Amino acid sequence: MQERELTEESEPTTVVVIGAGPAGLTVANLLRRCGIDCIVLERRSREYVAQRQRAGIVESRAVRMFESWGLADQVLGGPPHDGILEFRVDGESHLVDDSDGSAGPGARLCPQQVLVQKLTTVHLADGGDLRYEVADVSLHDLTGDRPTVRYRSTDGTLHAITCDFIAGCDGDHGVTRTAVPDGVLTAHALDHGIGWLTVLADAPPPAHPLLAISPHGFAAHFPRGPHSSRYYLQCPPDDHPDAWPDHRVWDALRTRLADPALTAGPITDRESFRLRSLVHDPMQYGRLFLVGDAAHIVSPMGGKGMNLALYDADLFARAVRDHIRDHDDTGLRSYSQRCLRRVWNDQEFSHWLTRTVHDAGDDTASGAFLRNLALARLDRLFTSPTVAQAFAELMTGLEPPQHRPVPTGR
Ligand code: RFL
Repeated sequence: MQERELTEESEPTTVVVIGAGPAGLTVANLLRRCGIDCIVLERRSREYVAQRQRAGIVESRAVRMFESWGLADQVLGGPPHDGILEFRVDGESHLVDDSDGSAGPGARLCPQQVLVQKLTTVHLADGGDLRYEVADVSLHDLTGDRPTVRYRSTDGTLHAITCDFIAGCDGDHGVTRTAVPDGVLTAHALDHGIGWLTVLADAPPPAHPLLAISPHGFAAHFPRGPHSSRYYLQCPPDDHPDAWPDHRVWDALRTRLADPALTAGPITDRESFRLRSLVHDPMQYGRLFLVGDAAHIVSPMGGKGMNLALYDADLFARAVRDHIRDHDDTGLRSYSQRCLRRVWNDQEFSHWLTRTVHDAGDDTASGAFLRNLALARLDRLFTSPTVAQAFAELMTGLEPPQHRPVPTGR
């Protein structure tokens, strides 16, 4: 396609949001609620973004966040999560209550693509400006008063937008983080040395989200709709999905879930990946704020990745609102620090659960000592109400009640 030069003046707006995944669309919807202008730039088509299937549960904290913005009924689909999680250890079932008993709505079984579709519909109905299939996005003057974002539209025209802030919501492989000069951000990364095969199938969902631990390797079965399921199977870190034809997937699931009668169904998606965790610190550079996967990746155990993206989006939108409405920059200044506190809390939870469910089944890779430690942790979870309450608190994502001051002893 022939390149067309930029001829017009730069277009002004308040916030440019780069990426129309859960983070970007949430930022855009919340800003819109405050009457703040924004333009969303997405490199893929609307259809592509709307079909991308990943997360399945919107945690209680995020449900209440959408409710506080008056958006919960419009953007959340799917039934409420009944608060029960099943651990199946060597075929023996243990039900754990992962709701914390607090008043207010709990988690929702809302697949990521449903949330994205609804956020898109609501934003467009609100008059939002969403631009798909943009190319060559580049960021300029991030530390000046009015940064600029340039991009090319599908007809080859170059565009420039000047703004007050940029929300980098373009995931782990986006461009916004790469616009930050070398040496500003520190990347803290962990490769867990574990591979997972994940498949989506048109097969009945489990009664409760299910984590299965056995010497055959970890497996999980999660609901993704009334007639569909996501399954996970631990595998060697570099296994290719082609090594897992349908019959091998179903055989392994039946063995590891200790359910010989597990109903199979057509597999609609199959991918393998290494479990990894990553945090970029700080999550801000000048007027660029990183939101969601652009700033951090959490291993899927514990279901925190998308929920953290929603947390960041909420803090960022509130910070911009306070800046514009009240000339209060506290939220902008503390954005990175407040996000990172929750990020590390969720990383720790996810790491704890990842290690526990893998080590507990395996005495070859991790050794019998670590296996027994992991089984002891599970035993404590199944028998101690205090430990179960702490687990529920981490699953819901809700802030714990304020601690009473510790007596000084004087
Ligand atoms: P996304 O969803 O990656 O969206 C980023 C968007 O930015 C666009 N983009 C660009 N746009 C313009 N210009 C560019 N140069 C661009 N580069 C990229 C992309 O096209 C895309 O539309 O990031 P976001 O919004 O931060 O959302 C994060 C979540 O998607 C992610 O954390 C979760 O999917 C992680 N995750 C899970 N999270 C949970 O909370 N619970 C789960 O059960 C759960 N399961 C999962 C998961 C991730 C998985 N993958 C990716 C391994 C299961 C899987 C299999």
